[in-house]
Amino acid sequence: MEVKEATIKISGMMCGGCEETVTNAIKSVDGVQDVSVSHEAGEAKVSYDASATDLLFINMAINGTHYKVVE
Ligand SMILES: [Cu+2]
Repeated sequence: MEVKEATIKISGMMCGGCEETVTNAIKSVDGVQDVSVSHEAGEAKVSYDASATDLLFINMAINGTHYKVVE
């Protein structure tokens, strides 16, 4: 296991409900260890096992919601 941390900027979140949607989307990715989403900061802090997943998959899961990763 190779745990990495990333902060991902996300546009469009307005409230706690948005945070929950994004949190659930990120948690659905295999290999994600921990997630903390803030709509005020407009970002997600994610810990993930880099031997099991990749940021690309996490970004894809976020982009599958109404909210979008800011590149
Ligand atoms: Cu909301």
